Amino acid sequence: MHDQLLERILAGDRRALARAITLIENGDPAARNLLRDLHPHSGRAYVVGITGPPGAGKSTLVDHLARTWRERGRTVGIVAVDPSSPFTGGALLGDRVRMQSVGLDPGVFIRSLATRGHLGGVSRATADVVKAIDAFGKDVIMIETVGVGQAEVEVATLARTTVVVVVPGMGDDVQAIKAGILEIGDVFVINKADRDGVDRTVMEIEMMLDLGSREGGLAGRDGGLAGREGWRPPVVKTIAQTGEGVEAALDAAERHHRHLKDTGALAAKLLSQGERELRDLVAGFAAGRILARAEAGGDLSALTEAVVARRIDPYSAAEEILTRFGGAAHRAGEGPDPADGSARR
Ligand SMILES: Nc1nc2c(ncn2[C@@H]2O[C@H](COP(=O)(O)OP(=O)(O)OP(=O)(O)O)[C@@H](O)[C@H]2O)c(=O)[nH]1
Ligand SMILES: [Mg+2]
Repeated sequence: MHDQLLERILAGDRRALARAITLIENGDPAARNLLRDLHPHSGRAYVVGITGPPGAGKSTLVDHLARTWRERGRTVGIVAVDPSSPFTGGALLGDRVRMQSVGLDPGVFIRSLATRGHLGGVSRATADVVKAIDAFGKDVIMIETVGVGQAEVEVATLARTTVVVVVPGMGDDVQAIKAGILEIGDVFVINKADRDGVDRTVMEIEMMLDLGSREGGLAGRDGGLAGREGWRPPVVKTIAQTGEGVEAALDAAERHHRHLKDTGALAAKLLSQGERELRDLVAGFAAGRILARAEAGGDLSALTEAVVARRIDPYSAAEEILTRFGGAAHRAGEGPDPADGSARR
């Protein structure tokens, strides 16, 4: 059944792709084999992250960007990550409505992704869904995420270009969020440029970018965020509702992609993103296995009780669990449990 699904996806069957995404979203065990076989067919799409505060106009912008890319002969995938928070409960319906203009185009594949309760969180599910759409053959894949907390940073670890959308009149808010957004934005879009205060906001962002580059704060330092070298993020004004400025925003994103390719930064970025993904997976798997063993033997609950009763501190208890259950020697039938001390000095 999985072979058939794979073949159908690679042959461009949209229903097969939708089915695969549902498997991924549900954390279905069948998804992992499918992803293994999709992997060699992926890695070709231009993945663009679109992030920003709730209601900034991200979906409206994405709709226009998609249309513009279509006019230029590119096929498009859109993943709208719904953080499933009570504050954005209407996001899913809203996205559908606002992306109507490209919704019927077979050259555009749109999927809203509910991530509530997904193992490994937003980034894991999103990464896998993007991979499926990539293998399916879309030229450009946009990931829309609401920039709250970690989500905005996580999207930058998946995207080649990260577009940060802000709106005029955020004032002190811009200051407050600058630490997060300045480092990840490759292109800044000031949307709702029909509103008052747009030039002031442009100026504020430009000033922060100046400051950031002087402090060396824009040099890629976090895994997956490398590749800023020599790139000054452009600040573009748009009115997503009318489409004004959207072409300029698209051109800015493509210029960034060109820059990454020309300087060799793309290869470095993909490597550091790949390493981060691998590290996250290993950390997740390792923790899962160690904890499962600790739980099965009752050690986890015993140590938890000891921590709560103040007989041991949590750091030492964690070390204890790692010592008892983290070693290779603990694998079935491979000698004594190092925790009994016999294998150690
Ligand atoms: N005045 C004005 N309104 C806009 C503009 N772009 C979008 N809007 C409106 O802003 C509202 C929010 O737009 P969305 O595209 O849903 O914003 P979003 O960032 O995707 O929202 P969430 O996904 O819920 O975070 C809608 O009512 C849009 O019509 C613009 O350029 N100017
Ligand atoms: Mg939206």
